[in-house]
Amino acid sequence: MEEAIVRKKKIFSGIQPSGELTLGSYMGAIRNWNALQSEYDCVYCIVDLHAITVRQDPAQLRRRCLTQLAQYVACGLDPEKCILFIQSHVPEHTELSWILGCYTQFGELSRMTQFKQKSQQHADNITAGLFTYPVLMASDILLYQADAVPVGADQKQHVELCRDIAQRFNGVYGDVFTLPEPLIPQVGARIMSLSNPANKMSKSEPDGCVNLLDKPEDIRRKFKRAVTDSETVVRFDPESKPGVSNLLTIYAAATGKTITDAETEFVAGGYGNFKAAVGDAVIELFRPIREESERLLSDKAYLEGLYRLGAERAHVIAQKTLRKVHKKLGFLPR
Ligand code: ATP
Ligand code: LTN
Repeated sequence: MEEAIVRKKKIFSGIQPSGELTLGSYMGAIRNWNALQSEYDCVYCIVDLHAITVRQDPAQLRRRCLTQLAQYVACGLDPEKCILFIQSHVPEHTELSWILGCYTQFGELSRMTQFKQKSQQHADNITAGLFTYPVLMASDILLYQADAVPVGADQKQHVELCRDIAQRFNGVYGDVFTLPEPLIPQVGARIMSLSNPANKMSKSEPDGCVNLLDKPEDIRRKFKRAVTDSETVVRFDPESKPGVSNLLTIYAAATGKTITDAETEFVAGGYGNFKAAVGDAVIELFRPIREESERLLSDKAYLEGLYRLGAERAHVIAQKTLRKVHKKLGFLPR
């Protein structure tokens, strides 16, 4: 009997080293990255080229890249199972980005929600890089022929644009790129800020944001202060009770319980107990990650070895795709 050759699905994702990893990036992305690594070919990146679309302090950027790598490993990403690397170490990302920029419309980029938000936040520094950010992201994904991209809900629009660019390119040159799908978690796709539950929890807005490396007492304090509402009922209703619903989501995602079970658990006892329990669940979730990150960060040589190896492995794949693209475009071989 003929044996079917089943191609392992490919996964790509990345996070900017523009701040601390947060509860949002953990729930929206990293948790899924972890779950996927045993079954698929996964490539996970620290996207430092994306981070410089807004001003970064060089020493801080260096430190954050290394800390982020330590946190990736501490979160359970296994360098034996997946490729972990730093974006600027693989030059094909910027090379493909130029090419794909020539297959992306100005109008498409103008419609990107993240661009509109970031250009408001950084009104004095709206650079071409900030505008073409999604093209570089498309290059990241397409270089590795990713089938799926595990991200939080806010990145869906960028993955869809990547798909459109790939489809357009394939339409002209034949089957060059795999069309990727966004992979968005059912619970925790959009964790909201604890101080303002109308906004996404985000590392660029430290207020209301819980970081992976926060000390237990800081996490406890942040949850104690979390904004709720003037009722006393713990009920999931994102429209009229955004703060409480966000806390229920965090509790469910941190403990693996359903939101309905969580509602039942806190039916009596008031908001004080509820907030403390959510804080405790997050403290316990992050405790081993923080301890392991600290341990790994004391071994710089290990981390350097890890990102070097990651870049070598990523480069082999990226080079193959870029060669194919050059050939299709009609560039003479070197
Ligand atoms: P910034 O607001 O400074 O741009 P960020 O905190 O949104 O940064 P990113 O590096 O943009 O973090 O996101 C990393 C990954 O985590 C992405 O896949 C993103 O969708 C996801 N993510 C970020 N914040 C949240 C959140 N609040 N809820 C769920 N997922 C999130
Ligand atoms: N734009 C993403 C980070 C990012 C990314 C990627 C995510 C850059 N390149 C490729 C998935 C795949 C963000 O989280 N802000």
